[in-house]
Amino acid sequence: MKAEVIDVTLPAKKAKIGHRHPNTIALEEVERIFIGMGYEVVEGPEVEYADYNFTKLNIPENHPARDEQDTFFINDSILLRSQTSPVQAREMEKGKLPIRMIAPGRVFRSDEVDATHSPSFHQIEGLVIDKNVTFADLKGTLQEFAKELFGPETKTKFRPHHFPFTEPSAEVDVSCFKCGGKGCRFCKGSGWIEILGCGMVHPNVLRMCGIDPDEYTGFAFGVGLERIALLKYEIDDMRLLYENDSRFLKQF
Ligand code: 2NM
Repeated sequence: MKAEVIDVTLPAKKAKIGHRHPNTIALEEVERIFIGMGYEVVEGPEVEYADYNFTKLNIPENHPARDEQDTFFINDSILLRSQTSPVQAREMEKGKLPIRMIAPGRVFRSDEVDATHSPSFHQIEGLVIDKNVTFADLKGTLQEFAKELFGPETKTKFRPHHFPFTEPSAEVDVSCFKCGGKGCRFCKGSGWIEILGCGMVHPNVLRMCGIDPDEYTGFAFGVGLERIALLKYEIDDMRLLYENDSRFLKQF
């Protein structure tokens, strides 16, 4: 009886309370910015038709991205989506215009795991389709996005690039938010950090999704969610985001 006496004056065990994952914090931040600009958040299937993942996005039959080395195929016509643009293709096909949307979600590519790669990661892709949408609208939108995400002093640089689904296309760098562009360890001395890809939606994509490119134009962009989380919270290894060690997670 004596051994079983309970000391009711002892303090209670503290309940451990969970918190948002850094990916979720970054995602909700990006969603907040685009919802503020009038965008809708749309989700779609992670298992897709090759038709939506590739063909309707102007990615030809012989394109290297279609290789089994890069994409997880279920069979000849079904795969794990390698981007979230098939969600945009499905939205365009519905025929309700104009469109202002972002499509966040998990994507899959057959990559080896290292500090900056994972066979499953997350993307946020944006799409705007309306009459008279120009590259100036794209630049202004992404400039505002960069300022909201990395601070009001942030500058952007658009470098010409190639994507099959956009023409013209660009990659976007932001001025380093650590050193303001002078060059530091963080930006590897260049003063710039690459954050996204973008462009004007290719007329072939519009046509294949049932939109008349002579009447409507649009822009699209894609950012990696993990990349944003690693940069914003100064995490140096992507694998930390997937281990779910609470000693790591509770720092954010
Ligand atoms: C990117 C870069 C450039 C993109 C294109 C489309 C669609 F569906 F409209 F064709 N959605 N997203 C796009 C364009 C994605 O990611 C780096």
